[in-house]
Amino acid sequence: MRTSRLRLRLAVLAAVTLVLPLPAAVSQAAPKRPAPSAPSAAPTALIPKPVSQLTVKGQKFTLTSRTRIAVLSKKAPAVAVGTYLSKTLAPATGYSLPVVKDKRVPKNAIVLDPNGPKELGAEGYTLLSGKQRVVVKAHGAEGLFRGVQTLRQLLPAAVESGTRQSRAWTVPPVKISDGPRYGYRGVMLDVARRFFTVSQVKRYIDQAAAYKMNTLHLHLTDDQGWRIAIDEIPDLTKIGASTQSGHTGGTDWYYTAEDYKEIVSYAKSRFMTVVPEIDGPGHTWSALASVPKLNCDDKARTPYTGFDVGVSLYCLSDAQHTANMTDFLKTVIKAVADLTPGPYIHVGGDETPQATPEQYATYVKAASETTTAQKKTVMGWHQLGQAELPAGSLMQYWGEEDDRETIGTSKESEKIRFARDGAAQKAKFVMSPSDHAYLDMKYDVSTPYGLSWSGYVPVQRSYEWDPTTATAKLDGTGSVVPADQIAGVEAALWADRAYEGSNALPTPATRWPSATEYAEYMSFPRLPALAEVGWTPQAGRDWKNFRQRLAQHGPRWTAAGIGYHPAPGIPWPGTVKTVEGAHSVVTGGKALDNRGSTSDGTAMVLYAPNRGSNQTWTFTKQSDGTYTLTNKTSGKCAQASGGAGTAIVQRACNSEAAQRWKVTERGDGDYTLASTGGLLLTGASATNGAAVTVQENTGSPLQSWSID
Ligand code: TNX
Repeated sequence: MRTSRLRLRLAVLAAVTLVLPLPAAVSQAAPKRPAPSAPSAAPTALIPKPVSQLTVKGQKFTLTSRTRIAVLSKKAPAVAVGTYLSKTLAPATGYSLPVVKDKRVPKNAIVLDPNGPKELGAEGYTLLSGKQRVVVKAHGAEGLFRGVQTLRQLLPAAVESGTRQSRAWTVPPVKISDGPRYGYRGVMLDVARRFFTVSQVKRYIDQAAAYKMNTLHLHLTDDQGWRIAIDEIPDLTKIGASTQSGHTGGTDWYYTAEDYKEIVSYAKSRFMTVVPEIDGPGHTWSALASVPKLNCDDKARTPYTGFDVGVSLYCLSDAQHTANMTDFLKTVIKAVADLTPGPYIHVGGDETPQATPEQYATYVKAASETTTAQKKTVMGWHQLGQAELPAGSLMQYWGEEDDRETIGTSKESEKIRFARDGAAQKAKFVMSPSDHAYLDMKYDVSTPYGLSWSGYVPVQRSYEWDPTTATAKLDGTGSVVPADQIAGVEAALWADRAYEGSNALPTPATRWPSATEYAEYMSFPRLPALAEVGWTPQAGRDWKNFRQRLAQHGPRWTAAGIGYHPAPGIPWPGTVKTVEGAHSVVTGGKALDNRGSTSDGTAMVLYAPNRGSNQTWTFTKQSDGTYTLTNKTSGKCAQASGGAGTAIVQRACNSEAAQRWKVTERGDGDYTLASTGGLLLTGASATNGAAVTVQENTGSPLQSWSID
């Protein structure tokens, strides 16, 4: 329903603003080196990419000390967006940018008009810029706020600076009409494993809102900590909040009701809804440490600071303790619901290995009845699907590609079965596939923090997926969750391993970055990738185009002081690329891999990128301008074993013709690698284990390689 209504809305929106479909070259960001035939590069690099963007004739708009922000409404929420914009632009520009509400719009103005047609929907907007003004039009304040984020990105990167920069502040002439693919676009912070202070949470809210995310999911409770004060049960914070993963002795590692309200209202000012999560029946050690009667022996547990999951469970094995748990949930959920204006309470439900199906169902019944009694909608991890759910519940799916492989086989995975059960109950779904949307997964083998149980998640992987096939077979058919039951997307920043050297357990010498440092390193640049997955129509998304735009955001983050990870594979401005040296070589999102073999004659394959030594190739320039490629694991060279169609093998390096590769830039950031006779290095398919051969130039995307 949601999707079709949206589509209709966007169709109407396009008609209303008379925006024509764009030739690709116009809508795309500036290529690093424009192809000779391309028109002058469009100067924008918007993320998420708008539904429609035209470069229009006319002159650029210049923001000056005389610019006014004209809000065409006296309504407080719209005026607040004007004030927000003024405050956001003030530090870098040094201009006061007064907000005016008169009907007469001053000469040089940013006009915020919330009286746009209803067809724009709550979040849609149009933006038109020219010499005299920039006009953002929406149907209400929320759409204005989304449009204002676009406007920020149309200004130079230095506008994100916290200190005054002296330079010209211009907006190119553009015409944009835009609206989201999905209504739910979330980020999750695991404040239980690693506590984020109120100001750290606010900083993350601003960062997510800049990419049009509209939901903040706070994972408030887990084994390692309870982070929300509940008046009736002070021990939950006195005892339950004294720990984090790897830490003890906290006295203020929780949010008071006032703190939580402050977060909620700050999020609201950025048009983000807070979803509080009270996890259960597993992930409850901090509650079991604080409330004795939740344990079968009525004895409180010692608080937990470890790194495991699946270690705890409410006592659900007799009527008395089940009643204790139900009372506990009633108190907690009522308190949290009272502080939460948003529609959802997330009741967890993940990883409860010791619970019998009956015990699990008992928990879900208690949690959902309590939530419903507070007039809130139940949200939970996809495991909830196995139990009976109230109508309209929202499941959060976190399965991965391995699960998709099992669909329709006799060994269908539990995740798929639970998703199927939830879908059959007409639940809606938020997609957080762990191998794309889990921000705690390492980018590659060199990432200092996080985990890799769902594989490495390089930026390309966080970008290249489609929510409508997250529960489909690998060929994209047979989706377990129908498209019209998909509410959106969420990026989840777990924090079990928010320390350096996370491949091992921490020692007293381990460095623990601040929660902000961890969050920014893991979220940037992947959060913007996931924001675009949730916002931009699938047909408008393309990795090569995205990575060019993404690169232009590096300077914005630098100006804003965001400690991002300058991930390989993105043409960050100012980084001079040399082919000479060690690289990974990637096509179709898979890397050239020697299978970790040291033997002569092993055939190369494609595999998920990890930047390990098996995927590291040293390019050495030869006197004729070609390169040899030496594998770091084997010290052997990549060699074409024969003519067209033959495999690439590794052999002791000898610099002979079959080991020489001519490396040519394609103009889109990628390269071709040609062997003797011009045969091109070619992947057989973008799947793990696919063969790599030399072939005639067919124009196949699997002959286009990034050298990162
Ligand atoms: C699984 S997936 C969890 C979390 C961990 C995370 C670490 C899910 C709902 N639960 O408890 O923090 O993996 O990656």
